[in-house]
Amino acid sequence: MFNLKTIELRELHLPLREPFRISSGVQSLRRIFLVRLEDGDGAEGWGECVAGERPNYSPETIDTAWDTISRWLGPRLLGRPFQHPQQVHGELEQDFRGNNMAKAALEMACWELEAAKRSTSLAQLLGGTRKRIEVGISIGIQDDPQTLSRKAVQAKEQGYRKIKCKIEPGSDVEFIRAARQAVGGATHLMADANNAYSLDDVGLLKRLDEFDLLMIEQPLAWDDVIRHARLQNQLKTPLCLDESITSLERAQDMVELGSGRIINIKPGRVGGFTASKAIHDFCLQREIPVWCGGMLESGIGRAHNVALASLPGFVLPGDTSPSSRYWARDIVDPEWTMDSQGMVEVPWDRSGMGVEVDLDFVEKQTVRRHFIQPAS
Ligand code: OSB
Ligand code: MG
Repeated sequence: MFNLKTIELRELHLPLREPFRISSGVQSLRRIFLVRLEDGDGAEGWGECVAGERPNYSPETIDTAWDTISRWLGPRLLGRPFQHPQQVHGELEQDFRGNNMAKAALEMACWELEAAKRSTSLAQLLGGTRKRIEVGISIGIQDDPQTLSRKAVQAKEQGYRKIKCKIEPGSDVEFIRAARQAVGGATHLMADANNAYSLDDVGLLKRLDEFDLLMIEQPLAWDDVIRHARLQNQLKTPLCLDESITSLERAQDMVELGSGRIINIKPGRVGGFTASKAIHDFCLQREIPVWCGGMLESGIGRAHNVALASLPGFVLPGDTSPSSRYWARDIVDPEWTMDSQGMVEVPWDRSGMGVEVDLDFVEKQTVRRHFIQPAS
């Protein structure tokens, strides 16, 4: 039960340890967008908006989300009583189209706040069942197949349970061939194209069948389900949808049409935890494997992803790498670590998201800050 009194928005900058390249662009600095909620009882909840700097993954950007939250979504939540964070998604959806990442940042912070108020963990409040989760790595597009192979082997040696390689036309078949040869047949290997192909490329994509990939993620357009179904019909390798699954309804469409056999759930993309849980529950019932994707989050967004990935249907390793994969220094204490078996511990018995925010470091990196309060 909570009643929000203040919403604080912050943008801070964190340099990535290495540039991350996907088919639609490269990124070296992450503009991190944090949300901090405070309710009437003085309790606090943290969230992270995963929108990127440019609209190359989804139509949202960090700047559209900042404006949407400040102008519309924040004021809508302030000063009204909520019995449970489950009620927030419906409230944000009312006569309000899209902007899922903006909605998710607030909604997930409400879950974190509620968990903290109940002195329970976010994982337990969400219905998690696992105290450790399996972790995969997402490797950006590399200059040549040898470099990719080297990175894939390194990841395998670090213990990662799944190795995902970004691909694009010109950096696909030979790159994946090299990675497969380097890691051997027993390693979970997959490719993510971030919409870089069309149905004209069926022949090329069929050549990937030879490498026994766990899945190919989102080869076609970001909002497509029809063409992915046509493609899946011609491929042996399972397709996994990422960008296209923006709601429970799109997940149902995927299953009904046969557009893919696996779903990457990113809570930011679908509007938060309530929608993520609905997709998870549907997939569990339909025996569709799901896994938790990543958006180069700081330790706060990572905490939310780790909690979500503790739910029973998350049967495949997530893109929930430890802090040191991304940052020289993360903004949480303790930082996220992975053991040599590729497992990350879920903070099961700690209150809320289970990590403390390093406020001094956050303050040092902050470039803008804004408070939203109820109109008096
Ligand atoms: O498609 O999964 C993606 C990062 C930014 C935008 C899109 C994607 C990604 C990743 C990163 O793959 C995964 C991670 O956070 O480790
Ligand atoms: Mg993806």
